[in-house]
Amino acid sequence: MAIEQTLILCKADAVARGLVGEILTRFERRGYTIAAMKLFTVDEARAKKHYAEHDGKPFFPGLISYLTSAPIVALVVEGSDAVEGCRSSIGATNPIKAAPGSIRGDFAQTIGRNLVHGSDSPESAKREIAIWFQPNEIASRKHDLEAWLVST
Ligand code: IDP
Ligand code: MG
Repeated sequence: MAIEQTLILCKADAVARGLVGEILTRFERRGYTIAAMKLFTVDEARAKKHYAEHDGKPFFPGLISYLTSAPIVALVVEGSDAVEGCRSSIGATNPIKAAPGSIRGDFAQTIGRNLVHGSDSPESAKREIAIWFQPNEIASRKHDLEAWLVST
């Protein structure tokens, strides 16, 4: 068991549709904690930095427009193996393939409007968290979580 931090974005459609509370609830009910949270109007430079790995792909321009089209909410979510756990709560990239019960499986229809971002590895999480938050904006509860979570 490792306590990890992961970067979650409630993307423009999630905020516009009033689903931020619902999405946060999914993570909170699973026992993850919120270590940082901020509402952003995203500029193109930050969006491109965040999605740098997709630069050059056919969907990249549309993806950048999507992220910059309306306010988003960025979060640092913390917990045991939080990177993989949050990805499973989010569901598959294409909502058609996302299991019912996952965020995308319950609330999204298309890959171009799939509501949420979650880091895909601890290394990505570290890189992405630094794009959205200063270290002093993150309130880690690692020690409380370690005491509370029992691994087997
Ligand atoms: P992920 O969000 O599940 O990690 P990635 O493959 O990293 O998925 O893609 C990043 C984001 O780019 C997706 O969440 C989605 O918004 C968008 N995206 C990925 N593939 C496509 C596509 O084929 N068409 C339109 N948008 C796409
Ligand atoms: Mg990804």
